[in-house]
Amino acid sequence: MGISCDLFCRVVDNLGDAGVCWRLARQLAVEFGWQVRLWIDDPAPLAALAPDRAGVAVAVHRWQGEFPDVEAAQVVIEAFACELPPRHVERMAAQPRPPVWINLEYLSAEDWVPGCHGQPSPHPTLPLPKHFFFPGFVAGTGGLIRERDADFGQRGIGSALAISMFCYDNPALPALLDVWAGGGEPVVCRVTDGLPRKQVSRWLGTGFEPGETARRGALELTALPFVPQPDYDRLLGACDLNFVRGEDSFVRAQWARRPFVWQAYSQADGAHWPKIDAFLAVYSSGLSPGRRAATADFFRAWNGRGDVAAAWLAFRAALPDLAGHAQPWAAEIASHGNLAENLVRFCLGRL
Ligand code: TRH
Repeated sequence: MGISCDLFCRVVDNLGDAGVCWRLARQLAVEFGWQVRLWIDDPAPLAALAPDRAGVAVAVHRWQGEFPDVEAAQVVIEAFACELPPRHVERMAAQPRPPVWINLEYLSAEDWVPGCHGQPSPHPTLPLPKHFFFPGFVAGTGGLIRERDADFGQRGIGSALAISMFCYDNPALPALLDVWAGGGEPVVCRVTDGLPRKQVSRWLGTGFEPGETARRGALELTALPFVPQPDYDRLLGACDLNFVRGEDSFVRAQWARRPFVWQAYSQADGAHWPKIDAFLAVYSSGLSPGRRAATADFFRAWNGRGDVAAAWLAFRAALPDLAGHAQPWAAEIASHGNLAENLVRFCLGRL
């Protein structure tokens, strides 16, 4: 019997909570033989990301209302500080061998992360520490999720600049579409479902349903349906440039070894800006000063600080170098081990 593991996920908003938890649950089951129960309060995003879960030994349970009286697993993972049912925590503490309790944190490249990764936090009343487990890009963090069978496919055929677009509501998007439409280079943009598709529809001034294609000047736009995670991965591998957001798509774009632009999950107090700058610092340190500046300017403009249209020209010119950089960068982040294997090692050492 493999290690038993309860993974708790609350869907705060968007897709990333379910996306990250599903990838981790699946990898623990498939690659490490763990017996995983995924407790999720809203199964709708999971159904969209992973409609076909046949053959994967993860038991998905709806986590709503009174939590059932079940024996705690050997490893309990609380994703993104989602707060476990208090009665279950008491149960965990009362077991003859209390579980290893992990709080899986959000991804950040900030330099305080290695110092906090793996640290225990004592429970106020129970003898049961919770350990902070931080994903990350550098040594001393938990690494990034990457499955053995991850498949990013290959670049599609065609000479136009192939772009995938996945973003939040982004005030910079219309200006960028204007630049692409009015430029001399053919651009094919695959627009993901949800917020991106709706924004593009507003820019077009017409309906833009999944499967439809629209043309404006040099720009061809295709509205995609929402696709399962493995298909989204292959979309990233098929494009020359991927616009990604949040956490999971941001990581996948790096494994796809293609240039990308990241829109961070915006926080009211601007707390995402240190994250953007910290990421740019680690990611672009291997680039020439000119390419580094072009990348930073464009990322910052895409996140609301700067003029995206003005920043595009230098960023476009940097794309061949960024494509060359993608390979060594992926090798560098892989050198810290993947998150599931690091997590397994961490837990086995404490069981
Ligand atoms: O949806 P997100 O914005 O999720 C966010 C982030 O995780 C953020 O850090 C967190 O605070 C917030 O949620 C609550 O972006 P993310 O993380 O890229 O997750 C998107 C998921 O959706 C990812 O697993 C890829 C998947 N996806 C598909 O499977 N098919 C698709 O067609 C598309 C567009 C996405």
